[in-house]
Amino acid sequence: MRSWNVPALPSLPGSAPLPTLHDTATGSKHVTDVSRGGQLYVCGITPYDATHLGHASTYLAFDTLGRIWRDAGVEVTYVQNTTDVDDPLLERARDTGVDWRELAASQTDLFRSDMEHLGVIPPDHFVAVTDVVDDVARSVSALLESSFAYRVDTPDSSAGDDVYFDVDRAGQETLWHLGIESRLDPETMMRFFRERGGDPDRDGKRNALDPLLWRAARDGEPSWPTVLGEGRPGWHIECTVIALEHLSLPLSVNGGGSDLIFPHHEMSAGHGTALTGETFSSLYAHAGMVAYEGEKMSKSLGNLVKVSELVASGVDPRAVRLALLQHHYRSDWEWFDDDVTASIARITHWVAWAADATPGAEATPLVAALRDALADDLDTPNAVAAVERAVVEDVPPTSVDVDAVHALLGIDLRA
Ligand code: 5CA
Ligand code: ZN
Repeated sequence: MRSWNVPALPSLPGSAPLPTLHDTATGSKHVTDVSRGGQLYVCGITPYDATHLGHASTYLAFDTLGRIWRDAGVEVTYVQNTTDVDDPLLERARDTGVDWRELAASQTDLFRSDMEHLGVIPPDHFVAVTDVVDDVARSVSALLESSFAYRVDTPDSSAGDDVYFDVDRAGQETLWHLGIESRLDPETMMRFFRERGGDPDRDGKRNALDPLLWRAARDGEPSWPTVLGEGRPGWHIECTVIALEHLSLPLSVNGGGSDLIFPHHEMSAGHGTALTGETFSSLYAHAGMVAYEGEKMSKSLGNLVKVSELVASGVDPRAVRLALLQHHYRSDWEWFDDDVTASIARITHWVAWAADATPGAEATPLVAALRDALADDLDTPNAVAAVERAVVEDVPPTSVDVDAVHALLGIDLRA
């Protein structure tokens, strides 16, 4: 599906280091594996409400990764999904009397315009789940044939049975096992599985943690005719199938917010390995959760600060971007309404500083400082501090400094 417009991206002189990133699966920092280019899959939105600052913050983290990879000469292939058919979206559509397709389309549009306002480099492949239902069904059939999936009696569907992934069998017969990515203990896995869309109490499952791969059609729910009969995809398999379609394994980075560590990324990885025999991703990166009014900002709680509303109220989107970049992507943090006021003032100072730039052709100490900070696990607070120091100390900028703030932090001080 259509993504959004590519922002201007100046190229910088000199050489940039390859970034290291914290890997959830090992708990330590590694240099990202870009031997086959930057193969980046980041989980996209479930489009039933506008982009809030939590989503924006997560996408800015991976946008930063894409920017420093490109600066280091890496060819990047970036893939992102939208979960445009799923229970919470269908519920919201029902509750508000809006057709689910219209709800998804309108919120995806708003997401595109939010990302464009924030200067986020779009994915090369932006894929709606409703466009890959057949591919998912074929992959689930393959998992049934290889006995990594099984059917569970589904009396409330006249279209066949639901299909589940057999975590124990995959754990015994493939390179994947439960815990390989999340490193969680069984109790925590169970708690997250229940809280995050799993159904541990479903009768007929082999392991309570087996996730749904395919949901047979129910009355009043959207469904598609496929090799498995009428139905729709389970959640984790959508990301596996979309990643396999456009990227080569192992991915360089599989990313998203930390609420996706378990079960989502663990199970997506399991499905991928069961389908291909290969390791799914060489690194799993997760952004911290943004809170507002004391709780995780979430569509289900409704405590949202929306990018679109800030922009509509006249806030410079560069100030929103800067306010988000001031937090380290891995930390959990809380948004306060004042944050953006401070960033607006900061952008004004930075713009005035940049206006005096003299032509330059060489990488400067500031460019080196930005590259070093960002290559060290995307340390955007340190990078922002380096620019702030140059502005406060009135270090005369060159055009390369201004380009570097644009290319690496995504903030165009000439606009
Ligand atoms: N469609 C699925 C992924 S396949 C999904 O999680 N959608 S979402 O709309 O709920 O979230 C989109 C992205 O934003 C995910 O990477 C999620 O981890 C991240 N996210 C959600 N809430 C927050 C938050 N409060 N702070 C930071 N990131 C968040
Ligand atoms: Zn996903």
